[in-house]
Amino acid sequence: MTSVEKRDVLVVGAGFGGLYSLHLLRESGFHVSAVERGSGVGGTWYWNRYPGARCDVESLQYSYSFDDDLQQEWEWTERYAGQPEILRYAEHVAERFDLADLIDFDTNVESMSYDSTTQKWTVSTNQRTYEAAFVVAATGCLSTANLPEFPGLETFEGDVYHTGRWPHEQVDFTGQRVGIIGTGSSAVQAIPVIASEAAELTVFQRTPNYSIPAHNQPLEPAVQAEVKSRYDELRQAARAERSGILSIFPPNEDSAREASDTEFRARMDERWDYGGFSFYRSYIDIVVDPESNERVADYVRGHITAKVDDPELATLLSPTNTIACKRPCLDTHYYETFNSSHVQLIDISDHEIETITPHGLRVRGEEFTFDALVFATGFDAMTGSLLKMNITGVADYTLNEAWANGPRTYLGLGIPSFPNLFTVTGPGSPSVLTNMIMAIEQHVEWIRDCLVSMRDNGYAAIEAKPDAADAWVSHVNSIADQTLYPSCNSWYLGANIPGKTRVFMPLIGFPDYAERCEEVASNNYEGFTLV
Ligand code: N01
Repeated sequence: MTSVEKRDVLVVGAGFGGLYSLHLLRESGFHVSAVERGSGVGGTWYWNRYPGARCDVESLQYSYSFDDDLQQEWEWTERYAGQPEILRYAEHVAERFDLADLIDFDTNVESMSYDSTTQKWTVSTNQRTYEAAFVVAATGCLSTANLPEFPGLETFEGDVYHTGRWPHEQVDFTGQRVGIIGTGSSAVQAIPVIASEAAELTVFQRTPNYSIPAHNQPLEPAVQAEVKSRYDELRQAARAERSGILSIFPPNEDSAREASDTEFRARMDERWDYGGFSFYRSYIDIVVDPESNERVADYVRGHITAKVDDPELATLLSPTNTIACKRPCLDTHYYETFNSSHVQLIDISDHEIETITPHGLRVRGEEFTFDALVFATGFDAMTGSLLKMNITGVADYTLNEAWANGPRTYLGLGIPSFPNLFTVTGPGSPSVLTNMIMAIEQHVEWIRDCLVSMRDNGYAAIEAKPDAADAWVSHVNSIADQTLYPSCNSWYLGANIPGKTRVFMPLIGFPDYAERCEEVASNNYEGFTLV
């Protein structure tokens, strides 16, 4: 009989959430380890190695704050770190805090079930079985790649890539005819870089996206030193921001709709020239007031028209939907790339890809020939990785049954009928609408405090109450409904996956959320049942 590995806590995933969970829980005296399906740490930064992959949050902010020596000593080289640098950072953290020995790599959870009698989880993986009092699912929000079922895909004789599952070996597109499907954040980053190598690049666009220039650049040592000299103060200020991200521009209460033309132009130009997500903080009502939203959208369309030489192409690349209701993109020379004669855009807004063929693909009856196909078709966001684990809670109730009508969590941390299972940045928490590492730290610290409190008070099990979860899901959606976020087919709503129930999954507003989590803890874990 194969032996069962026993743990106090089993963490699933060794990305930034998993690494910090291991560190904090071991420090607090728990027997903890992690399983990770990859062969190394880094989570999203381990898998997303596509050309041009880079973080859209500035590196001095997209980093852990929990250890001052770590944040003082690590030197970032660019305003926005590229994937290789972020992966090195994750590896450095694992080494510095001696975490690698706690991680079982190449280990994929196949199923897990809760035994109400023993109050323990049994977790079956492709390698071994674990029994743990608690499971911390640090499985990431964008970690299950979405590869739509294109007919004929298996017949393609060239190379096939998905941005979210990029090979570890260097991919060289030199001299190749490459087709890329999708124009979301991943494609917007990859297209200029692939175009710089490929002989021909054809982009299949179903919906155009708004993209703001990143203006990435080497990080000036003086800028880095200045931030590091005030790190605590800056991190604290970031946590008070709705997105958990600090901007050099102070917050304002101004309406884009009410601004005079001169004022509006000057402010938008300043943000455009600075680059990055500060653009969306130019006016407070961009994601609330349709007129303000349209004014800002029109400003971006003006830039697209100015950047793209061919007016018809500029129109095709110009979105008409609400700006920022899909996750905004940042780019480096995205629109300009379409001025190159070897790059062409195929609008498929009215035509699904009919079939993949042995030598390319067919759409609108037209055949395109490629050496390589790149799918930049995104992720089954926020719930995909959790649902894939075949989780069974109390009374044989499965997570797939529990979430048939969309994810139902309390605080994005606990799920009724699934005791002793915590989700890090789970649906119903601010997660993807914030700086993920900051959101991860807040969640992992809350989970650690909860487990220490349970141990101190002799509790063995914690479970979210159904009515608390129902009220929480209504709260998340009522906040989203006061904004324009739910107005387009975004992955925030699950709208990118055929058949997935549309529910707005992330919670808007980090500070109120963090305060609520603290209140819940100090009210003896109000909304949870402790036994
Ligand atoms: O995925 P997406 P992504 N036929 O879902 C198209 C994060 N991220 O990987 O819009 C044809 O945004 C789809 O078309 P449509 C970030 O949070 C972060 O680019 O559904 N096309 C869309 O154009 C981001 O939002 C960073 O009409 C199909 C594209 O594929 C999230 O990851 C960098 C199709 C998918 O876009 C996901 O971004 C990159 C089909 N059947 C990503 N199915 C950094 O911060 C889908 N599409 C570093």
